[in-house]
Amino acid sequence: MAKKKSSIPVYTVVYTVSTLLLIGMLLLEVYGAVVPPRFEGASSEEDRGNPLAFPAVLEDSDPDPEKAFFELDVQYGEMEFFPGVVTDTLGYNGDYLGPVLHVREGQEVQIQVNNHLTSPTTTHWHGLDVDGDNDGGPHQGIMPGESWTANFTVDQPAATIWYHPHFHHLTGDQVYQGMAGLIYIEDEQSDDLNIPNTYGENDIPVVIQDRNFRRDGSFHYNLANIGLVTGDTLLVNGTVDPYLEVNRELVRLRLLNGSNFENYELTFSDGREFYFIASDGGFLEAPVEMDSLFLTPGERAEILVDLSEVTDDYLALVDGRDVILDFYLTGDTTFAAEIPSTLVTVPDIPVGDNPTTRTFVLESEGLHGTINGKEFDMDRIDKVVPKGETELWVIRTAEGSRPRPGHPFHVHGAQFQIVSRDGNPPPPEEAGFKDTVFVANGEEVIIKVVFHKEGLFMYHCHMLEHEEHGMMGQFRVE
Ligand SMILES: [Cu+2]
Repeated sequence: MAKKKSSIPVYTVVYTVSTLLLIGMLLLEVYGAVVPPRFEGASSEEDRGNPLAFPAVLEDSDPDPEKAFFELDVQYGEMEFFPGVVTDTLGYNGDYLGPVLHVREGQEVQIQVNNHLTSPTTTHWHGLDVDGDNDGGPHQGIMPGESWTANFTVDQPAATIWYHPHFHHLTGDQVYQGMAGLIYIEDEQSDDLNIPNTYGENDIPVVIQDRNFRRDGSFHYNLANIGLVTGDTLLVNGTVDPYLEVNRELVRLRLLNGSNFENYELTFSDGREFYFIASDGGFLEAPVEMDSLFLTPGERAEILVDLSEVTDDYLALVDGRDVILDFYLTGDTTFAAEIPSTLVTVPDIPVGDNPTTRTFVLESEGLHGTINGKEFDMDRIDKVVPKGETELWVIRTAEGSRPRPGHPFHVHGAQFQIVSRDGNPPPPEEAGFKDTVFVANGEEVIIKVVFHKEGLFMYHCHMLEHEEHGMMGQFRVE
């Protein structure tokens, strides 16, 4: 029987199709890399997306101005991130995230946390300079149905700090479901600054988080061998596809990278410059002009952006090709806003003649990691640190830490200062007080740190899934 000559062998078809696919993918890759993204506003108001949500401001229920009392209820919630689809969430005093707490330097503060969940939690005050018992770390568990009250006197300058759970093995999941909130510390210096401070109008909290959702609307907290899978949806303050109407004026953004595992490289869609005014622990001495800002999990940055002379109606805060937040501008174009030339005085942490130097080597293999070759053990104290003595901490990321570009190193119990990055002085935006520092693979960062409060504290990678899979240690200040 004669073979049908015209038939194309299967392998030829497969080969041709896969070659074409490969060429297509390559073209897409090259095109994507060469052609810069274009960002355009919606043509009609209905197509703008969702108005940006603002966390409520929690009332201080202590009438004494020298004192403050707050109550946080940890509770289950429900959100409609997407119309008609309900997502089960966790929040403080609400369905998702938590309220903003305002405190002042010198104030005696009490925060009572009531756990209404069926699982334990803790509430850690990230960036707050408090003693170990009030830090809200893994050792201050709040069991279901129980309450815990943190007592502290605010002993640090104005800053934007935040709170989130820290119960070991539940941290990443509870944060992912919505547990995080902001604390604004003010002081006399911040009172005197001529910068925008009208909440929700020209002083805007921007809590950035990535999330994955399942088809039924539930969060997909997807742990893989390589780590937490990057979310395909970006939320700002819990809003999907958010937009904000702003006046053409000087606007202050208080940015928090509230993602568990992702870094951001923030720019404006028109490449405009902005002014970095405050890092984790408070204001810099002077604004730093920049056009791109790297933010690692846990880090905060306050920036000023001058919209007074923008003639376009639209602007976006973006991360590469992804839009973080759309801005629609209203009002008249006015004269250029004034950027203060100086902000505050930042005291330099003094270092003695022979400071104790400690080395921390961060190493990860996908989801798992170690610090100095050890996985976290709740029963092991890794370091004992004398109170009131400045130390140099040398933080290195092992070359083998793949596939992520590096790790955010976070220290509880104090705000530190960066001495050097690979032997060079830190860039100006990193010259202030910090509690979280990004250490790139193969890099060496030296910080100087002094602890004024006693107790048991943590240091860890702030990629929460690394923290929960080994990359944490604990130290006692005494
Ligand atoms: Cu890490």
